[in-house]
Amino acid sequence: MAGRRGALIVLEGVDRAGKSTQSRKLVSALCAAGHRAELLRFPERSTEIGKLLSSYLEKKSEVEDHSVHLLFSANRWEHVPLIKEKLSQGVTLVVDRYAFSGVAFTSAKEVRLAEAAKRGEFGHERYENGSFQKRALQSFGQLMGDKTLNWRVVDASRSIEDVHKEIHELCEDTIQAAMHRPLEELWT
Ligand code: NYM
Ligand code: MG
Repeated sequence: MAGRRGALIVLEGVDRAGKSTQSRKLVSALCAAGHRAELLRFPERSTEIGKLLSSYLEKKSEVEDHSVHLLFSANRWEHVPLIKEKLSQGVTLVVDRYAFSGVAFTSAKEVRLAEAAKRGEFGHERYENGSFQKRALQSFGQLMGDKTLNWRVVDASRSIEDVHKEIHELCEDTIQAAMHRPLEELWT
């Protein structure tokens, strides 16, 4: 159908919330339901900028805080032409983190609290500790105040299947609604 475009679906949240698992399951379910859907993730570690970010996150290199923020941003911008092309072709994109992680994780750095309680289950990358994640979560809460974006909060503490079912239903509605909104609105 002429003018039909894909939806841009972004999964955001703290580390270990299950975003990658849910993103993959969502793409499979949308494709099985007859949609054209593809997966993207940020940081996308395969590009030159992505490799710098991956090395930074793995604590193999040091990058000044403002600079690394801009590298995360550049890593998204280098994919914007592809994102626009896919959406305009009618492909729905499921994105595992986008600019909201950029804001939440950078601002969590800027208001560092004294306490650094560590949780065993976190990984070994930079930012992967309880107090940092708590600050990132607070920032996500503030970002959701932007009502021009269609935020939906999903309780990720339930089973993978229950969470998946809810996300899939929400996305079917979003894909329908996206067809009536011009693409240009997304980057203005
Ligand atoms: N992250 C991610 C940022 O600090 N800024 C950003 O702009 C983005 C997109 O990188 N701890 C952080 C959040 C995560 C880490 O981990 C990426 P993963 O497992 O690749 O999503
Ligand atoms: Mg991670």
